Amino acid sequence: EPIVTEDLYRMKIIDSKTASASEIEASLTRPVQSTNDIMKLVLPIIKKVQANGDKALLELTEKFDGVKLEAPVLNAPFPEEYMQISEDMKEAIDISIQNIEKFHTAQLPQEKVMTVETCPGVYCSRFAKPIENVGLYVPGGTAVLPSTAMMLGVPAKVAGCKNIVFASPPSRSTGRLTPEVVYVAHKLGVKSILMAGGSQAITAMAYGTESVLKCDKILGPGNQFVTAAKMYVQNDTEALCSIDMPAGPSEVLVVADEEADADFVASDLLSQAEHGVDSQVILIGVGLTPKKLAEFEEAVKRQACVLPRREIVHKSLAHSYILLVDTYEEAFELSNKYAPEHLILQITDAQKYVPDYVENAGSVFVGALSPESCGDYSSGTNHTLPTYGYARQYSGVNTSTYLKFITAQNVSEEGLKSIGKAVMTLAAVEGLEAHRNAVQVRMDKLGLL
Ligand code: HSO
Ligand code: ZN
Repeated sequence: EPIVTEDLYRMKIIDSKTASASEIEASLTRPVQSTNDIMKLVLPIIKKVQANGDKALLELTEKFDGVKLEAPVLNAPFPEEYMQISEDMKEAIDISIQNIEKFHTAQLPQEKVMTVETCPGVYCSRFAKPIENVGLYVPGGTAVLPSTAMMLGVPAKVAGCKNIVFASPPSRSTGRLTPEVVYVAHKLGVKSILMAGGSQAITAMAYGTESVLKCDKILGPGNQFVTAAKMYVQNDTEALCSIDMPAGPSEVLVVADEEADADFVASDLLSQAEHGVDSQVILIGVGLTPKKLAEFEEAVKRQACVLPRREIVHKSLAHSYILLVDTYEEAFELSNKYAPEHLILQITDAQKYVPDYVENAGSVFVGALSPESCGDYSSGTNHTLPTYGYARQYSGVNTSTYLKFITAQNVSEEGLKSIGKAVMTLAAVEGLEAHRNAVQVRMDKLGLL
């Protein structure tokens, strides 16, 4: 039964010609995410899992997910009955994994060791090694997300991580993991799946428990509890654990001009809006006639009112904006300022603007036929992307997210001749005599001084 009332799926319109700078600024400002209050709720859970390990996990999964488990971890090989899915679903997962794997394999370092002779006889090199143990969080909640299992798991496998651990809460209704997630785990050679969610899952992977492997890095999206726990463990030297990036609600910015297909534009806005009530959706219209603007609005309404998740859509559209500008330059200026997780370009000759006009964005969808959905699932790019404006300084998850780069140097006699004096001079001004001496003794023995 479609719900249609006048203003239900209306986005606020800001015309850059008449709006004040602060109004424009406000339309591009995200709601503040404060982690302080959440942290108060999360801290006791972290302490509990640290103190009681598996026992705490079982209790918390019963409390929060309503599932009473025998053991918190499912180890490979995973039982067939845990991954019963249709042939169509297998095919969809297989083709997606294949594309994600292709794109992320191409991101591996070109050469095993990169070496530069910085000056005669001084050889500096760099090589990559995988992070050994990684914990990948696959959220449960209002949608099951096997795609996230692929997006996190494939690059980990490509990078060569030795132990890949998944964590995902069991479904309240079946008491089991999402079978698609287990199938992805099976395909990627994942060793074990922690059947828990929230901050308890993050804690278990950060510190380890009797049955959960302690992980060196934890990745994956999640709600505010998950995010708060990730922030906590990355700051705790006892955990010695890093995370992928800070996370906020998912968002999209679509740039569309008079040529854009209103149905396409609306479908992209709505596929973001349906993620959650706090999703951010922005449309920048370039040189639109009033008739075209009305077409966009009409298409949003028409498509929104029949969506199964229209309640969520309605709430997220309520804090979403349409910004009207005259030129493509203005559109990109605003977009770069906002730094969207997803940037969709439904404009004439869209490819012409990529990469030169794009300064800040997680991932770009170029042209009318490239919906965000393709990148969310199957094209090959990663969908774990920086939100909340962090696209200014963070990249989305990629192959090097699972690598660390080690540098090396090999200095020859000729090399010492090249830089020995500089090193000694700098060591002297820093008052570090032992440093200076480390070069001095060598040069003395070689008769170079
Ligand atoms: N758009 C989401 C990813 C996703 N979409 C998963 C569907 N499933 C954040 O980039
Ligand atoms: Zn999505």
